[in-house]
Amino acid sequence: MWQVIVSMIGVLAHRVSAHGGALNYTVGETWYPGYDPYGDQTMQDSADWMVQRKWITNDPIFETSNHSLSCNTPGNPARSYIPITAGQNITAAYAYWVHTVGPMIAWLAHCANDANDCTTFDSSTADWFKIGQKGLLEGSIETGVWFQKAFSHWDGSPSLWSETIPKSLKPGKYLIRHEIISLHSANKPQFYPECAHLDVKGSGEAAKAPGKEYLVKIPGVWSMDQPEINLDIYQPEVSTRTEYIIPGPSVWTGS
Ligand SMILES: [Cu+2]
Repeated sequence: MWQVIVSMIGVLAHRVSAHGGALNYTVGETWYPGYDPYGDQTMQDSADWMVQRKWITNDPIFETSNHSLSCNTPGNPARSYIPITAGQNITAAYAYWVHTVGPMIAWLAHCANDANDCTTFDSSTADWFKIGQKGLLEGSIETGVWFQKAFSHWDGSPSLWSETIPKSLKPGKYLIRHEIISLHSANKPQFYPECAHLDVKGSGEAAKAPGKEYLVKIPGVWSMDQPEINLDIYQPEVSTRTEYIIPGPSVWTGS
């Protein structure tokens, strides 16, 4: 539990920079601390309990082609895994999330090397699929309530984002990637991705990788040619719209 506290302190100390990310995870009642970008790197790099890939700044990524878009900067593999059974929820915990506009997407990718070993898997080769996403809940694009706004507590208590691992997912080792896309700067989207390692148990029979229509490379899935990514939310014809279609492939629910 002390690791959790350390992570939260790290964010308190640096929240002036006004960004953030997924700091910890919970499955059931168990907390799994992530990498504190402002904590002791030497300690965390050698930590056998680490389940989250390394990230060293909570600044956003601006370029849709940036190599770090897959698992942040530098994205080095962790040594451990979060155990989870297909059908269970995993919750990502954020603190002081300050942005309010834009979608949030949870992705999985099978660690598709010979040993099915995420600790040696290159995320740039991953075939990612969505398992859940949250968008505009009510109102209009500029002033309405997005999940990104609704989930944030603003007081330092953990802001929680839960998604379900599809029940029919075949057991194995997977990357999970939580991505917040913030759209408050006109035509300058901000991407906040973090990755963790999952050891999925269960009796699922569905393919390790869902059908091709669900799979994307990251970077690759986003581009400045997409009107949902490259937009000015303050332009009247955009700001007043009450529908925002989250771009990318459909969510794979496993059925
Ligand atoms: Cu920010």
